[in-house]
Amino acid sequence: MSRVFWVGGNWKMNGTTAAIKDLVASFNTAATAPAVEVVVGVPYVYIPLVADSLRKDWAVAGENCYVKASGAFTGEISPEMLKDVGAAWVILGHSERRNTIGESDKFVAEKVVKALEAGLKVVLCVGELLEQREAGTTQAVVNRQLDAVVKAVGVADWANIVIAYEPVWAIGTGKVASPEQAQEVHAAIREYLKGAVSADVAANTRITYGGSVSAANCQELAQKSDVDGFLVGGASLKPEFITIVNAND
Ligand code: G2H
Repeated sequence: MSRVFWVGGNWKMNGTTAAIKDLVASFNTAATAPAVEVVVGVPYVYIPLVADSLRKDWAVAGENCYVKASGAFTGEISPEMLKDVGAAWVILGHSERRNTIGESDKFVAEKVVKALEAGLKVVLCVGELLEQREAGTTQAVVNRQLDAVVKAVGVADWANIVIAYEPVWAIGTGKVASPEQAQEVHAAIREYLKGAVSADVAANTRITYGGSVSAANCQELAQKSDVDGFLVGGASLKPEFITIVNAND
């Protein structure tokens, strides 16, 4: 088993052409660890700019997509379009889409299938709300979110999926999960994959952590055996992102 450390940025709905050009220029000259896969999640409209200018050892992700290749779906973007403008990945099931936009487990799962069929790799986000953690249902919630995807995707194609465990109470709040809290859920997700998909998929799937990851907390989190990387929001818009990329070095 060898899981390559994976670090994703998620810029969310942030950036301007000028700010993104500066950020990309700072990333392009930064020294990074050899054994890390880096993906940057970019708002749709800036994907061509970033795909053209970003260092070639990093990849670009869309932050969402729709479930059709084309057609009368005003305002939507297809996985095929993301690929066409230079994205290799797409982030799906982020809690801001599940909870703010109202995407269901089933819809997220359908998106995962369509994105994979279009040849994109998928960052699949799962995670519980604060009240669900307090009610002791964290694992039930995460398993339910995963169940929908397993049912839709089946046992194939997991090599093209990275899971991001993002407890909603830790997102953008500065309240990072402790390394022990993250490890506990990541180990349970691996155990879930073993039963629901296969031992191979469980051993090989990268399970990353997201939620207020910063230069200050990334190294401790990275030391946990089932933490295979990070999905980073706020800190991915700053030069500090490089410290997180190198957290496992
Ligand atoms: C969680 C994370 C990135 P932040 O949403 O997906 O954002 O690091 O700002 O908490």
